[in-house]
Formats: sequence, C-alpha cells, structure tokens
Amino acid sequence: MNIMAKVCLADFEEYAKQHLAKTTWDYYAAGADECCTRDDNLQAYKRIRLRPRILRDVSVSDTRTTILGTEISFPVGIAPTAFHCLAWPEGELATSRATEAVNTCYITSTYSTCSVEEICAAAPNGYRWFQLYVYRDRKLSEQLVHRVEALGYKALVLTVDVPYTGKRRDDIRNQFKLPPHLKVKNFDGMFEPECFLEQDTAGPEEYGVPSNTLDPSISWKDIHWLQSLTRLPIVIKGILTKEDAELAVEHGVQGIIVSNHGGRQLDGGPATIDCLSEIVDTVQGRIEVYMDGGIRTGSDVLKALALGAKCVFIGRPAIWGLAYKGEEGVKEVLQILNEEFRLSMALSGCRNVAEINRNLIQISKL
Ligand code: FMN
Repeated sequence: MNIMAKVCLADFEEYAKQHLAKTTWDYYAAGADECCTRDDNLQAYKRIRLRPRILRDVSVSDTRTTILGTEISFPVGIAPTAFHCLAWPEGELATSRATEAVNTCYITSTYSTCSVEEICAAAPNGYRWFQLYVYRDRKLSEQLVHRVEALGYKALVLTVDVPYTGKRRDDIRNQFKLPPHLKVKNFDGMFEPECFLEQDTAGPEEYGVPSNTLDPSISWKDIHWLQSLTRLPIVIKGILTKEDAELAVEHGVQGIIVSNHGGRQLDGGPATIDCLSEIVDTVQGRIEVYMDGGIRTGSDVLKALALGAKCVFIGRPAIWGLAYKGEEGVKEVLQILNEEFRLSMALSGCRNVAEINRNLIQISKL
C-alpha cells in the first residue's frame, strides 16, 4: 500500500486515515454536529455539470493566474489549517517549502505549531498570507499583525466565522488537545501561564491558547480598526451571503473567501460552491472572490472558477499530503490537482484561466 503511487487526492486521504492517530484523524476530519455541511461541500460539486467546448486547439495550456496582483502557478492555494506538526514532525515548515516550490499561496494559520518566523525562514521566497482572528485582548491581534507585516506576509486573512468554536462531536468524545510536546508557537510568551487552563468545552482550534480568547463581539467596525493597524490588503474569510459580500466591499477590503470553515462551524449552512454565484454577481469584480471547501479534483477547481472564483484553497487535502510524506506529500497533492485541472481545462476547451467562464456550467442542473 505504502509504495503504491498516489493517483488522486482520495488516495492521500486513505493513507492519512490509516496512518494518523485516531484522535488526530478525527480532529482533521471533523465537521460540526451532524456534518451535513461538511459533506455537502463535496456533494455539491457532483451536482454541477460542465458544458465542454470542442475543436479549440488545446495543444498548449496555461494554468497561471494572479491573486492580489501576484502570479501563482495555478489557481489553488493552501487554506489556513491548525497544527500541522500533528500530521508530520516538521509541520508548517514542510507546508511552507512545498508551496514555495510549487509557487502558490500558503495562508498560514494563527494556530500553527511552528512560529511565523520559522515558517518564513524555511521558505524565504514563498508567497504567504496570514490568517488572523480578533482576540478579546486586541493587543494580541495587533502584535501578530505587526510581526507578519515585518516578515513579508502579503495579506491578512481575517476569519469571521468563529465567534465561538463549532461543536465537533468526536473532539469532545476524544477530549482532543495538543500533546505536550507541541504548542501554538506564535503565542510563545504572549499569555500569562495561569491562562493555560483546561477548557471545559471542546474547542480544538482554541487548544494551546487560553479558552475564551476569541472575541464574539467582533463586528464590521473591527474591519476599520484592522485597517488602521496595517497597510496590508485584508481578505475576509467566512462569507456566505450576498448581503455580507456587499458589506465587505463597502468596508473597503480587498478580497473575500467564500467559506464555511470546511463545515466545522455552523452545521446546516450551505455548501460553499452553492453560494459562489450570488456573491460573485453582487461583487461584480470590485474585489477578488476566492472560495474553499470540498475541493478534491481538478474539475472541482474548474467549476469554482467557472462560477467566478479567482482562486480556490484546499484545507484537509494538504494535511493528508503532509501525513503521507511531509513537503513531498504536499507538493504531490498540489501537482496532482494542477495536472487534473489542466486536463479538465483542455477537455472543456479552455487554453488558459481567462477562457473559463459561466458558459461552462450547465445551468439547468444547478
Ligand atoms: N480556518 C481558519 O481560518 N483558521 C484555522 O486555524 C483553521 N484550522 C482548521 C483546521 C482543520 C483541521 C481544518 C479541517 C480546517 C481548518 N480551518 C481553519 C478551515 C480551513 O481554512 C478551510 O476553510 C477548510 O478546511 C476548507 O475545506 P476543505 O478542508 O474541505 O478543503
């Protein structure tokens, strides 16, 4: 099994499931409550059909695109996910090197198990954005913003769908927490030791930092506060409606990631691919719209781009790649997705990403 070549992302998933500790696998796989939204993120792509065009000379194809003005090799980046050292000893350092090698964007999670300084040193030329939460103690967010700006991160991704952590049943059953040899390195020395108390409810993405640190009172006015702290572009992650997309534009941010946190927050919310059109139609090109959730094949990427996403991001598949073979594994995941995307593009008559548009989608099936 180990020596068999990996052909598709599902092969990496299978490997990770077999080789990771059960509590770790459960943490990565978790969705909220009954996991309806997590599962629908994937199913929704299968309901969408493509309208391929033929005889269009696809002998040369180009998958490159730009996000916030920077060129990447294909329109797939790495979504922010916590605790990469649970999957592979070098954790985020491996992820950082892989994304640099493939030339795509790595959104580093605040809750990384290597510090942002270490992550940048591991891949000095990598293109990175930093994912941020707003803390009750605003100084924590402020310090992180100044650190990552000084390190050369190119955008801040503000995650807005976690006023509280979703209820992930397996994590509660497993009493999941970071093992003692790992910690959220970005917070080293930033909290008083007495804050490191056990949580009474499972909030895995809060493990390693004191509970109740995220501020549930976060609101649109905090966007202005964030803008006052930084010159970096701001991307809001976790928008699912046209109303909030319009507010994001009005508040002067540079991008939106349509996301439901991989189905780990509100269960019963829509699949992200099903929200994309209304948001793209509302935004009308004023800012860039990206999406994540359930991307597992190159044709998923093609469908998301056809429905108006400028770029998509993968969460769990990158972790499966890490679990398989660290840096090499993440690279393989990205390369397989790139090859599949290139093939889907060609088979539907597209030579480059500019030729991908909504005519590719069979609307009657939506
Ligand atoms: N999103 C964040 O904004 N910050 C995080 O720290 C974070 N940690 C995550 C940890 C795990 C294990 C997973 C699966 C997701 C996490 N997310 C986090 C959400 C991802 O950024 C992304 O929205 C989601 O994984 C995309 O769905 P996919 O896993 O189906 O690709």
